[in-house]
Amino acid sequence: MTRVWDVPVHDSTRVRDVAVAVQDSCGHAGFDDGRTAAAVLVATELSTNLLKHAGGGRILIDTVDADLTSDTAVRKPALQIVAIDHGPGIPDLAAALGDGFSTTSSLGAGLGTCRRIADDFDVHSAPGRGTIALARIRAESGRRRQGRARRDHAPVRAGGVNIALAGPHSGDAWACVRFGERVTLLLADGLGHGPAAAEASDAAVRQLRDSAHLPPAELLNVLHTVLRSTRGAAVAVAQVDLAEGTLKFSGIGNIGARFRSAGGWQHLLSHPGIVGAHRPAHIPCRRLPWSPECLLVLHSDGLPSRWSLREDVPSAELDPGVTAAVIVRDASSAARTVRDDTTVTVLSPTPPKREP
Ligand SMILES: [Mn+2]
Repeated sequence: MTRVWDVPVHDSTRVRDVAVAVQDSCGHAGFDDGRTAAAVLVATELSTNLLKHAGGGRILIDTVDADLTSDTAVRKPALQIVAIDHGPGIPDLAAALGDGFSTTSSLGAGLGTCRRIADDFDVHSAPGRGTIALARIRAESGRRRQGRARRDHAPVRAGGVNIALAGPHSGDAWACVRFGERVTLLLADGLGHGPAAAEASDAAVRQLRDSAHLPPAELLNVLHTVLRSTRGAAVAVAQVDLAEGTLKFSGIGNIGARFRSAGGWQHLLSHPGIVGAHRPAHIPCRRLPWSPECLLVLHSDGLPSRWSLREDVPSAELDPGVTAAVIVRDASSAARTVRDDTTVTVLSPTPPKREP
């Protein structure tokens, strides 16, 4: 079942809590001692940074399933660590990420180390709004994998953050799976929250790996049968067909979906119902052109529906997981009580390779 952690880091005792949560996650994901140590090191650097330079923040820990570099039935989960703060921001990000910077005590120290160790690493920092740093560590290190077979270029990438109302189980679950030219992003929000909700959403995500060849409406039909033994879920499916250059979208229940293209943002509507309980007689499928400037956001109802993504956030270049964290951070307010699990997932074209 989906296990996620959301650790507030406001004093040094919490750095240890973060390390313990990472160790636990690595254990569940089957990481060996070396990869676990790497994940703990990255998490410790990120949480120490929060205390030293941002006046505290929070660390989200999750196991994500969105490796699109090859189409394989084998699940390659990664441990994802996201640090979110509302601090002053890092004035010179390029310098902070460079080697050698970590020997100073300046803002952002330690980020160079994280970038070196993690398989994926990205940062967004805005003066006065804060910093989001994201690291993913895989069970098998990138270097070892590259030695065996050249890493394929994935033309699209997916990322997300999942924040449980009451951990460690989130009632939301998501995954993105590639099958040949089809890349399918699925987000499921199990009815209610807690372990029984997690059971329903996890069943949907597990089925995705066996059914990633199906178009969205057919996949929802299969899920309806699979989820009958659970309490049911709201599920949205977005599928990019790389050969056709299209995006197909179908949803049942309350999952928010927004699509950005050159023409601006548009909402993609889901059909009312609950997958596993009430299946509509006909599941509509929306079809849109998919091009390099597109961005797709799916989110559960823990996120207020009136969120916006600031135009100065470079979402075309950022890791989609960072974009998802920016959306959550900017939609959150101290005045609003969160009543449900909150997941935001982002699907975006991979930008042309930039070598540092
Ligand atoms: Mn929910």
